[in-house]
Amino acid sequence: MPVTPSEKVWMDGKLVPWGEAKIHVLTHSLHYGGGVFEGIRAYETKRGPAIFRLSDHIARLYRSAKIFMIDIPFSPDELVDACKDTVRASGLPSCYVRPIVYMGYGEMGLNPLLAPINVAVVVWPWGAYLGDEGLTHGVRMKVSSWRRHDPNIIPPAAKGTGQYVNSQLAKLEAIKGGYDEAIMLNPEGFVAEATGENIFTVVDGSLITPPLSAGALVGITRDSVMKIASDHGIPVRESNMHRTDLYLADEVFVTGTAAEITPVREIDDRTVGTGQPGPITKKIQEVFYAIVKGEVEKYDEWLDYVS
Ligand code: PPE
Repeated sequence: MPVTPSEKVWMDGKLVPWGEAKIHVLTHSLHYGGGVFEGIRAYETKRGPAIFRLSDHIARLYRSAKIFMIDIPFSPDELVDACKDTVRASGLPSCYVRPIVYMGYGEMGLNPLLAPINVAVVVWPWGAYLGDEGLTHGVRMKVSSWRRHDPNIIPPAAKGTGQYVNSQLAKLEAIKGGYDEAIMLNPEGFVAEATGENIFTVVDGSLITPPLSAGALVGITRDSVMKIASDHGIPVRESNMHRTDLYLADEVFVTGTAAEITPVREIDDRTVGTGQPGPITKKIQEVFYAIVKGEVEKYDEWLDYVS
């Protein structure tokens, strides 16, 4: 998806013009993939842009950093403010927000402890991740021949930059095969997640999602959906699933900051349910979009208004 520049990028404590947010080719993370990041959305509300679950995202960034022993040279509150400042400076009513902590320029060789740690926050407008059509009518997915990495190879508990090469291999295979997105199984053969989304099924009126131990990222949209479902009397449980559980589910959808709540209409060329977004998927979408727009008071604590 082509990037639309915004006004300013927050780099190591300062807002700099978009075009000046440049780094050296010998940036350590570019070569070795060390670094952690977040994906957050700011939504348009009546009270101006509001960032969805900002402090939860920043907390996850610090947990990811802990796993890789990256000492972030700013406090969580400073990064919360950095995100708000960058969104405010953009003047955009809604946008995607990408904080990234990376190893910078000045050291080469694998020892990450020697490299300087840099932090940036970039915002830009980002529409429907899997397409407007996908958001409304559902996407077509394929179980990938690429497995999600084992937790003792690359920890799925962290949102590390380099681990997305695994997702990219799966995405390539899916796109080249004519599908919208890939589903990844873990080394044991259970469903883990999609390349950049968590996955849910609906069976007999209950929501089911793979446990984190299956190799799913601790998704903030996943958590939001689980809370929304419980609050609306929809039973939710975590359970390991085989790919056939996906084929036979009444409804399937994927969740993520970028993908939001995207229905799945086909998996491995089998129609899911009726082939149309089902009633529970639609209900969750409806409540989710009302919440992010600031229309549901009960969930107002999930919104961080930038002004
Ligand atoms: N699993 C993976 C592997 C993942 O990357 C994401 C987010 C999720 C699940 C959902 O997590 P959450 O956003 O907290 O609900 N993927 C981000 C990356 C998108 C990109 O292509 O870049 C995102 O949605 O922002």
